[in-house]
Amino acid sequence: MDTPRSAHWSDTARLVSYRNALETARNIEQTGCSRAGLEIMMAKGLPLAIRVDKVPLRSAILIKQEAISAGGDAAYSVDVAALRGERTDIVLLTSPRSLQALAAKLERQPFGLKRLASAIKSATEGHILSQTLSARGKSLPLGGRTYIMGILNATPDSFSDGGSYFTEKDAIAHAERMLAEGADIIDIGGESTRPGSAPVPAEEERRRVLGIVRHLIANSDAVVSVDTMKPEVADACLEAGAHMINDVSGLAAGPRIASLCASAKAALVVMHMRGTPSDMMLHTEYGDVVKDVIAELSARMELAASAGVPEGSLVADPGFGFSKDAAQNIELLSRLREVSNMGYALLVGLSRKSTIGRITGVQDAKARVPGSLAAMTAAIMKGADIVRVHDVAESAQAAKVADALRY
Ligand code: HH2
Repeated sequence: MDTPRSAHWSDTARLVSYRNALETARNIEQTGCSRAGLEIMMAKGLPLAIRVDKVPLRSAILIKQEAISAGGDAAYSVDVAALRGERTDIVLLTSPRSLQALAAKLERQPFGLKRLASAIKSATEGHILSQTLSARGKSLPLGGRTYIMGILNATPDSFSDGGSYFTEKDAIAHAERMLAEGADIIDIGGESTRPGSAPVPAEEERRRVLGIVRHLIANSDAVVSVDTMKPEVADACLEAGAHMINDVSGLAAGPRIASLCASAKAALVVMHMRGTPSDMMLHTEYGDVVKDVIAELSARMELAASAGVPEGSLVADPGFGFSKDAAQNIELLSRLREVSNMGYALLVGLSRKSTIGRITGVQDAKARVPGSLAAMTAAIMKGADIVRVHDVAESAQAAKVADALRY
């Protein structure tokens, strides 16, 4: 006969809130955390709060250390800092992705933390955002490795490769080369979004991309993504079987693209940008660029979710270079963990961008590969799940090394 395990403080671990700031704050207050501590915790915007009661002080201190090192934090009573009392309630703040890293760290520690790791796992199982990105029958498990999205610009004027793949034959050959080099996703765009670029009529954009979408759906296993802001183009490409729509306007024109993705069960990338590519660089006034981007992007993610796209099919992208100057892009990259802590699958596009040119002094965008790889590696270490790149072979190799270090 099984003997019941005697009660242990870690058995009280329970998920008290997910994406509910008020409920998180209420639980933090109940631990006896200071007002200043509460404000610091809430400002982190971590979506997941796990409460554990009556934790011995030495365990609580270790939990906080490990939580911070895994990209989260832990709130507890002010008495802990003064080493008063024997036990404290704690609220562990984390994100779905950081949770795995946190559990792995706790598992290696004494003072009941190993047992807490398994209690946290069972308390959160089935309650939090899917750890798999679903794109119309394609499943991309997250947290295991980084996915490479190869850029296919079927445009005459893209900033670094405009005109190179403008005929359908050249575009398809380039897509096949990128797949052979290790791309998981091909992102097909028929309209340049470089600063100041001219808009392309929907009919022309559709003509540029549709044949390529059809060819890749019929002849490859790739996840096929279409980089468009136009519902008409998204609609035609989804009809042709595209798995993902990459909307750099972040649903600026309303939820129509999200509804189309929801009906097709396709994934949707929601990117942060202010204004349009022609005027976005007039909108670079931020208070705290990272906080502002997260707040503005969250509102658009919620719009997508309310149009019916499940959270497990949503991808967030802070939009490097879009309505952000070089200093703001650098700040965003160095604090990318805060964006990944939103809890959505995270895509970043830094490849060959002007910020890399600004940092390195390299004018020729095609010569910015080493700088792009460094930026991409940093992004992976800070939580990126998908990287949008021009140079697939080089990026796939660098991503493998970063993955080996990250996981
Ligand atoms: N960057 C560009 C285009 N689309 N989509 C997402 N999600 N994230 C990005 O950072 C992003 C994007 C700009 O790069 P590129 O496609 O090379 O150039 P152009 O817009 O001139 O075609």
